[in-house]
Amino acid sequence: MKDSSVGRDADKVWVDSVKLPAREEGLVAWRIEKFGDDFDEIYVSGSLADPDGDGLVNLAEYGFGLDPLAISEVPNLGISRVGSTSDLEVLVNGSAVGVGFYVMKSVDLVGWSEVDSVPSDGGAVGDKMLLKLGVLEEDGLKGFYRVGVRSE
Ligand SMILES: [Ca+2]
Ligand SMILES: [Ca+2]
Repeated sequence: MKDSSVGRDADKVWVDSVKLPAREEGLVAWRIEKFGDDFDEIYVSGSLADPDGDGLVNLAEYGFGLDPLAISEVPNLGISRVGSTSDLEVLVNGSAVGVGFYVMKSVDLVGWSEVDSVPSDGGAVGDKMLLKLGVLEEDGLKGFYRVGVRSE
């Protein structure tokens, strides 16, 4: 763009709003890596799609560091107790960005409700990270737990 600060005989070319290709990060980079040309096909690579039919939607595959195009096992939950706090432990994709993990509890496997949890890094395990989710339960930890992934 040209503005009036430049005299008539001193024409110059001004370039602004140069758009450089963005370096894709996080979930988008993962989609490109895993799905190639289908990275933007919502029914294949979308967060709620499950193209391998293993019951884990792509967002969960990403968060837990699984293969979205091959049957994956639901990650196991471990548990460790420290005083009145219990840590639920699960292996996750330590380089996942833009996702958060949450804890749901049920006493009858029918009704589930989210319980407060405090995440902490339990260190690297192979190419994954051990995520600890501290849960404080007044009435003991009796019940069923599951860990979910959501975008943040
Ligand atoms: Ca899946
Ligand atoms: Ca899978």
